[in-house]
Amino acid sequence: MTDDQLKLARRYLAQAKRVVIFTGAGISAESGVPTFRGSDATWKGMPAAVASSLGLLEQDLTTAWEWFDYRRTLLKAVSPNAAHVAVAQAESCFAEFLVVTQNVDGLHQKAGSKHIIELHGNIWRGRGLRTGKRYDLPETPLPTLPPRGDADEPIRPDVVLFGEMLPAGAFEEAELAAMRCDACLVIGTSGVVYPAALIPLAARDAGAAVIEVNPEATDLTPHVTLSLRGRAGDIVPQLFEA
Ligand code: BJW
Repeated sequence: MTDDQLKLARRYLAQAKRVVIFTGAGISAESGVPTFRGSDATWKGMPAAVASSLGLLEQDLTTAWEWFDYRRTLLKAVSPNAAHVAVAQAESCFAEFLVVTQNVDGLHQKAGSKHIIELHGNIWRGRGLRTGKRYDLPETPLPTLPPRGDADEPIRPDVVLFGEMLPAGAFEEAELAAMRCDACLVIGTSGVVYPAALIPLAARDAGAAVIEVNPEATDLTPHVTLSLRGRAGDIVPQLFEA
């Protein structure tokens, strides 16, 4: 990132009244949370993509929960980093400010962000298999797997797996905000997962300045107004310093 790029990004944000922050796994990388792509990590011999699949959840809910509870245990120990904190602190400086995250880790909330849409759910919640009722599940590790809710209904993790619908209304609300915003800051996402990746594109199509923060080029790079190459924890606090 050059000084000129930083100045330009700051100018876009300083002129904006309505801001959408669109985040992916990369914003949590410096907190110690692994990203999804470019990793060949396995768990019990399974690639992470298999452990996080609808197939496993439908075939063997207990094993699926063991995977998610393992990740919950790792996540319990991590804290928001400078990028989450800078985003949370910036919220009060704009007339409208919305965080649209693909992350399930809850770190934006932990940092103090108030207006958040979680497109892919939240790992600290479960959903009843019979009723769809949401249950807060902060206890980690969970005492029994799978956890059970009212009338003993089995609970699944309240996260969105491939081939599943996003939470009702979440995408539509995020898309509306993107279409109304003046600036959209895209932090730490590869932009390969849909429909989430449509959010910055909706902002761009509606005329907003779209600023990407990522150490690498992504599928979204050709479509953004400005790309800032580097780590979220280094760049995001500088964007909001003024
Ligand atoms: C840093 C950094 C640092 C590193 N600082 N940056 C249109 C076309 C093609 C396919 C589809 C389409 N529409 C829908 C689909 C199908 C599918 C899809 O998108 N597939 C593509 C992969 C091809 N989408 C779905 O299935 C979605 N549902 C859906 O469409 O429903 C409608 C429907 C239903 C039924 C039938 C038909 C249609 C659901 C998607 C759910 C995604 N779920 C996951 C797992 C969550 C649970 C779990 O945690 O286990 O969500 S997958 C995973 O990817 C996770 C993430 O939220 C998501 C996005 O990944 P993200 O955040 O971008 O992470 P990475 O790792 O990819 O990138 C990290 C980035 O950070 C990199 O760029 C690094 O460089 C960067 N970075 N350090 C800043 N310090």
